[in-house]
Amino acid sequence: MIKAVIFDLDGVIVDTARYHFLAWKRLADELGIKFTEADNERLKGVSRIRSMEILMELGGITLSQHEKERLANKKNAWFVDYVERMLPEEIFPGVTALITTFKQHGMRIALASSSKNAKTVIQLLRIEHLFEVVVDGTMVVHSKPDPEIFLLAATKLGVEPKECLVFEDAEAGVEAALAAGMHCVGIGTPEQLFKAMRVIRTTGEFTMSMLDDCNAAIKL
Ligand code: G16
Ligand code: MG
Repeated sequence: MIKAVIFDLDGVIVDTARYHFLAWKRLADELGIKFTEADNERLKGVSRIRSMEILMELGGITLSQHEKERLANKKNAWFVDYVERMLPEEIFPGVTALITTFKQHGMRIALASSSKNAKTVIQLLRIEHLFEVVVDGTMVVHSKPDPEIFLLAATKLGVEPKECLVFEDAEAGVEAALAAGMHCVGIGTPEQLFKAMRVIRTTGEFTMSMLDDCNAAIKL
């Protein structure tokens, strides 16, 4: 029985995934590395430094630890710049209403984002009050696909992993949720997120009848 819902942030609540892509693309262009939206899928949900390493793999380059950190910080400054201009209207349609409905059904609500900027983003969007628990990239050692962030969210909520339903748009995030022993709704395409128990295009499409389906599937 699902008792808690854990939301990823980027690409699930708000389209900051787009800003991450734009900032990485800008860095890739500067470094002369070809970087497409398809390549970007590998960066979704993973930590900043791991994303930098994937970009280096794509470009076939090696860099010192210092240079790697300098460039990752440069990307982050661009990302923060985009994010600071974000408006509350950029929350995906239906997300606030869905969280409110979940709460009316007695669900516990958490946010689990790999981003070290997660708190800034939810403050800017004025949605901090929606989450009972917030865990972010500053609070874990291992980033998704490691289950650490989701397990920490469950512990803080005081629920069992098997009672949690995770909303994720990244392959690494779906894997992390399953590795935590949780159930997962994918936000995106079934081709990419086929490991999730259900895949929908946008978070706002989720309904309480889908929650009933999830509970029925779990019981089987
Ligand atoms: C997010 C993004 C990732 C990003 C990561 C780290 O994770 O999806 O693409 O690399 O945060 O972000 P930052 O550089 O801001 O610390 P999530 O879990 O919110 O999807
Ligand atoms: Mg995401």
